[in-house]
Amino acid sequence: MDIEELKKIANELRKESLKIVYNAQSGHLGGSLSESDLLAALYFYKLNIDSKKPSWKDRDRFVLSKGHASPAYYAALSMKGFFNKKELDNFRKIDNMLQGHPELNTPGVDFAGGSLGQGICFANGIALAGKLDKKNYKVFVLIGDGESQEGSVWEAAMAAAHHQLDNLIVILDKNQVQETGKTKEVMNIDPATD
Ligand SMILES: Cc1ncc(C[n+]2csc(CCOP(=O)(O)OP(=O)(O)O)c2C)c(N)n1
Repeated sequence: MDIEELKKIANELRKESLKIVYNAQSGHLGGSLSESDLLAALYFYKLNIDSKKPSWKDRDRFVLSKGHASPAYYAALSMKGFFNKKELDNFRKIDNMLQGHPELNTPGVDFAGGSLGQGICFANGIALAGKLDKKNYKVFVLIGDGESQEGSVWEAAMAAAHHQLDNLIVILDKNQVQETGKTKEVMNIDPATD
């Protein structure tokens, strides 16, 4: 898988996100568009996962902390074969699997995100458990820049350093906007990410 192929996949994820949100007439599109490159790299290059065995104990874990950005995430999971692509048509429809925020009944989902600021805290636990159990899996967490205004993000980062969780990788999707405006204007988190 080279970079050009990954770019194509990322664009597919963007197209699918548009369709999903248009079809449901609801959903967070911006955060899906910006995370698509990251999801393409994770799901089609980096993560050690098997869609036939979603609960495989040695799998790498992915935690979508900015759980509102579910459209591109669901598109990536379906493209990877965790569930049928037809499910995407039922996004946010009542009694269907793919709700606005990911739930654990969806194959491939390891974290029920939605309440921002909790992903690294949760991932710390899985990473620490992996070390105690002498497992080789890695834990990848995707957080937003607006989300990083939450104090719990920094407490969790401090805890990860204290526990030397070198099996934890935190990725910041610095798209510079959040729900109500530009991150710099709502509450600047820099120079943390400069
Ligand atoms: C604890 C909490 N507060 C508020 C919200 C509402 N909310 C949903 S998306 C969002 C903006 C998030 O911005 P950012 O983290 O930058 O995500 P992105 O721009 O990538 O979508 C907010 C405030 C929430 N989901 N959880």
